[in-house]
This record gives sequence, C-alpha cells and structure tokens, in this order.
Amino acid sequence: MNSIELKVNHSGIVTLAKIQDDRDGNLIIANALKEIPFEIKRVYYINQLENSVSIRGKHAHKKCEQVIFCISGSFLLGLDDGKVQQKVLMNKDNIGIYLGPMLWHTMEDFSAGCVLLVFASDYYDESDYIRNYEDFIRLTK
Ligand code: T46
Repeated sequence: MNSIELKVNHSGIVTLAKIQDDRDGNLIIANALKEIPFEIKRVYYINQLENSVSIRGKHAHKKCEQVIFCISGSFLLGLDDGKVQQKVLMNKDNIGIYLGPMLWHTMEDFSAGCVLLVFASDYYDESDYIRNYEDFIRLTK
C-alpha cells in the first residue's frame, strides 16, 4: 500500500515488486511496458546531492514520458499540470511517479544520501524541454 494521492493530471503512481527474502537487502524489479508504461530508451540517476536547498527540474517535457524513483533517502517532488500543484514526498524505493508530457516538475529538499533513478521513453533532446514557466502555462491553455 502507498499513501500518495495524486491530484495533478499527466501523473501516476508506479509500484514495483520488491523481493525481500531471508537474505540481506531488497530486490526491486522494473519491467518496460509492464509497471513502466512505455519502452525504456534511457535510464539516468542523480546522486551526490550534497546541497539540500538546491532545486532541480523546473521544466516540463513536450513528449518524453518518465518514471522517477527515490531509491535511497528522500526528496520532495513538485508537480504542476498548469492548473493544480502538489508536492509528493518521495521516500519509498519501489514507488515511483509517472511524469507524463506537459507536467512541470521540480525536485528539492534532498536528504543525505538521496539517489534519484529515472526511466525515460526517449533519448535526451533539449528541444523536448520547456524550461520557462510562462511558456509552460501558455502552452497548457
Ligand atoms: C527530468 C528530471 C527528473 C544530458 O546531456 N543528458 C541527459 O540524459 C540528461 C537527463 C541531462 N543532460 C544534461 C542537460 C543539462 O545540461 O545534463 C544537464 C543537467 O540536466 P537538467 O538541468 O535537465 O537536470 P535536472 O536534474 O534538472 O532534470 C533531470 C532531467 O534532465 C529531466 O529530464 O525530468 O531530471
């Protein structure tokens, strides 16, 4: 069970199976086109987040779909569909958030040892980013 209630459009909760057996550690599995609702073309991770007051993200994508996880520690994920905004505490290694196109997102308030893992439907393409908030709001109208 998870306690996240999403209120913004273009978002969703992705829950991965977690195997905990009588050995040490957790084994967490992500399958493309199953829990991850697209073909995965790119995986990236963000670590060494040593400045808890920094803010990453601050953009939306035109087409790229992503699922973001916090696989260690915690951070606050800000979501904004142009009408509704919400903040989601990311602190479960097997519960991610689907970031659909046209969803403004921010990542902040990183704990010590926080590691973000992201699956993306496309290769990196700067022209897919909307990095100006006024442009984003205009495009959502
Ligand atoms: C996102 C959030 C969740 C690349 O060259 N290739 C890549 O695949 C990525 C992801 C980034 N870059 C370059 C582009 C910038 O010059 O790395 C630099 C930092 O990227 P950015 O400022 O977009 O990083 P974040 O942490 O703000 O955002 C990242 C992803 O870029 C973005 O797509 O949705 O994580």
